[in-house]
Amino acid sequence: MFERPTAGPEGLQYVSDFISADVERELIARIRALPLQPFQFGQFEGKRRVAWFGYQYNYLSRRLEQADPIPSWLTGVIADVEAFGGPSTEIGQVLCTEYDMGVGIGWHRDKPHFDRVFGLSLGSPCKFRFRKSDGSAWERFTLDAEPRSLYMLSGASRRVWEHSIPAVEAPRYSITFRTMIERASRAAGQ
Ligand SMILES: O=C(O)CCC(=O)C(=O)O
Repeated sequence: MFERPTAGPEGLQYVSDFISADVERELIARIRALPLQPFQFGQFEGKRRVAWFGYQYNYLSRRLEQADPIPSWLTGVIADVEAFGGPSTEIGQVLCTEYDMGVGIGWHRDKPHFDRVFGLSLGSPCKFRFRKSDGSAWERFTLDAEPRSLYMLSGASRRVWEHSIPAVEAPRYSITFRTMIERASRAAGQ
């Protein structure tokens, strides 16, 4: 079940069929029933629609704010993600995202308030692209993220490489689970 990409960013892990087709169907129905809102980047609006739980990053104040509590229908999958992440993995933030056909996400690294990032793909596949500059050229890697798979970004894949998803060909949903940097530092005694 456990697969490490043959080449690609250090710290990237990928596992296919992390959840069953039944659980996938249930999670998609739960996400579709949420009051999803267009992603807000300060004054700009993204085309993907999201719901934040635990914490929400405010692009205007550049601060992390408290969001609605993580709903109980996510408890089982969070327990599985935490088990996958290993000892002391504690998910503090969850983002549910809906990408309609033709919608993607631009190049970025996740905010520094978060530590590791786990992403569950639902509904349709996507090309999960990575890039890293060596000063004169981009080093690139593409992960084919299949529905029901989970990726984990840690190490260089999280902190050094940027990632993006080009416009998807069919509706895709994702749930990203993030550990919090403060909690990770506390656990390490810093
Ligand atoms: O949909 C995904 O798997 C990626 C989401 C992402 O990169 C983000 O929300 O920052």
